[in-house]
Amino acid sequence: MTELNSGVQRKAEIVRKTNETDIKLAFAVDGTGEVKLETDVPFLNHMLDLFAKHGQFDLQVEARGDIDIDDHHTVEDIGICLGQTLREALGDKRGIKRYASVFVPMDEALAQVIVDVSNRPHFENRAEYPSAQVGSFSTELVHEFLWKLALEARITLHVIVHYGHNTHHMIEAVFKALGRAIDEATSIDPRVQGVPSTKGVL
Ligand SMILES: [Mn+2]
Repeated sequence: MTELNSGVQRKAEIVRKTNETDIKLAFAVDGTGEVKLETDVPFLNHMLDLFAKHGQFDLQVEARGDIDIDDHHTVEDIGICLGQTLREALGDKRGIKRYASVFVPMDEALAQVIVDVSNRPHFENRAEYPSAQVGSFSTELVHEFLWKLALEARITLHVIVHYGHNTHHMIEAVFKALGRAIDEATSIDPRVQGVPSTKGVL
């Protein structure tokens, strides 16, 4: 049985300060969608809110960054911190489902996110956004965020935006699907004995 995780909330915190950013982030896999998001990048706050609400995670982020240059370092470093806390929160990954594939529509847009909590960092991105900007946010930063999340969480992450017209909707669908996919892949399956790998370790 999965005695290890029963009743124990899987969560982690990080404080990370560099010359470019100053980030405090707390992440609970076993949450209820409670968020407190204070970053200098409003569009990212909006996306992290969707991610946490639809993944039923608790997420607190306080981030200051060199947005006088641009949003790049702040977005990238929040991805790094989220990835590191996800990895730490999952511990030895005993009893998890490991895989998930989730489609989420947002009006006319359809996104699919496929996750393997594999300890093998890999990111595939099949997404072409019609607009280079959503408000003041550069849509190329979605790739930066997701890639650093996958790298630091050591997960295999495939993101496909099948179609869409409105870039805001397309990115929203990605972050909702990301939340639901990580929620499902990290959920405890009572049939899973130990670590779900023929190697015996993840
Ligand atoms: Mn919106």
